[in-house]
Amino acid sequence: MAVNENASNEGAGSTGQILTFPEGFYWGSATSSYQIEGAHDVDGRGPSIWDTFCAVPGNIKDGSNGDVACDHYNRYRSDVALMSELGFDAYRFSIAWPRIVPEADGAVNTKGLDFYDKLVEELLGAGIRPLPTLYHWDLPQYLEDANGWVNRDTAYRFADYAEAVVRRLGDRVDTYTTLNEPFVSANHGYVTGEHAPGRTSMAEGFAASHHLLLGHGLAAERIRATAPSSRVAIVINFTPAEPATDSEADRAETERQNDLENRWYADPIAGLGYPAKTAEHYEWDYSEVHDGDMALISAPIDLLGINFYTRSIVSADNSYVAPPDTPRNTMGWEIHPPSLGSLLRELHARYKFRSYLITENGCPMPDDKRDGERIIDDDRLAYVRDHIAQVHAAIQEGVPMEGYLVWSLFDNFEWAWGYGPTFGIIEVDYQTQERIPKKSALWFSDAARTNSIEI
Ligand code: IFM
Repeated sequence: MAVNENASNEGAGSTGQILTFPEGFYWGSATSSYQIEGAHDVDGRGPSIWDTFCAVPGNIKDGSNGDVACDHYNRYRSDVALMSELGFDAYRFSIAWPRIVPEADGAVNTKGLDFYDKLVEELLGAGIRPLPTLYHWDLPQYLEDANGWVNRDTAYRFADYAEAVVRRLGDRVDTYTTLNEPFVSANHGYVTGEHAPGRTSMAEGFAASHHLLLGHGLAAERIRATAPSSRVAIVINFTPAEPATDSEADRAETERQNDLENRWYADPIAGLGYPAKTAEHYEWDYSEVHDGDMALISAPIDLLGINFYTRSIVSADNSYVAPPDTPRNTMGWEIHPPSLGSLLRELHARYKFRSYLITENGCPMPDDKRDGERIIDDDRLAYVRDHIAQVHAAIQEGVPMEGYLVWSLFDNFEWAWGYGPTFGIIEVDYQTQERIPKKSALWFSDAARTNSIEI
């Protein structure tokens, strides 16, 4: 389907003002392996915790899994061609650990590496910057059988796997991201059980959180040693919490939530250690932290990747979640762009990292309006535009933002929600695997080409 149509902003409520971004600012999209690749049992891929989790009735809302997903494993060439046609500068994807080290013996599977090598070559050939993430939640099942991220040894296995990837891809990749959203890995995977491996223990959550960060530190060391000219990043999700009222109880709970969700990973990376008051509140005794760990974890990163979707409003008794008339996406998350602007300013004031990149931002919307075949998603367009405007404002105030990646390139497998929520700027017909850019993709394409947006 043609991608060179006019993608006016009008239906999304525009003022006509143009915001131009600094030269070198880049635009692109993000995905992850289990959510789009499919090909779950080919070329030697071993099972991951998500294969196991999806097989348990009740874990995934629509009973689906990532066996086929967007079949990107077989369609990566045409997918890259589509990104190129849309004028995108960068593509963030993740590498499936169970393709690279499929079995407990640790042997590296060349065919797994071949796939990502070909993907990187295809991207470079199209002038698109490859931005791989080494861990976006698909832990090999054999490691979960050995106690997953609760086991310190998993961090060392992660570093070995990272080194195998970097040996093959080398400095063709300018930035390697170690982990995606360690908070979600530890919290949803080990505390609430909403995600694989589906465990429900606060103590295991704390152990997992530390071993994830240790894995980051160990992998960062190997990346630097193996591809010295590549940069190292970590991607953290931030959901800024605000108190529902000014009461002491609400403010205390809000602080705890900000510590657990927003500072638990960024503080140690920046050398500030774990948030002590909150660790004490939950009676975490730091027993997993060995001598030297915090120094490894806080070795300077080159870039902080920021995933932002929404804010949260917190009350001590959990009675208040946001004004009832607030705009929300189809997963119920409040839409509140100013929170991104304040987050960016606060992060830079607190941490002073070298550079920042929006590694995910986007929303699932009803997608129920069409013009011919094309989804007219003015609501998604407005969400993306209004958040990008916040990035622009932060740059004006001195925050070194280097780019913006929309989540997601495609509609895809949204974890425990299955295929219900549609985050894509490109629709995927799962029967035919046809890709149809939504109106928001055409608008985003204009933004990428002109390095500017009309608000
Ligand atoms: O789909 C996820 C992604 O895998 C990680 N960040 C949030 C997205 C939307 O929930």
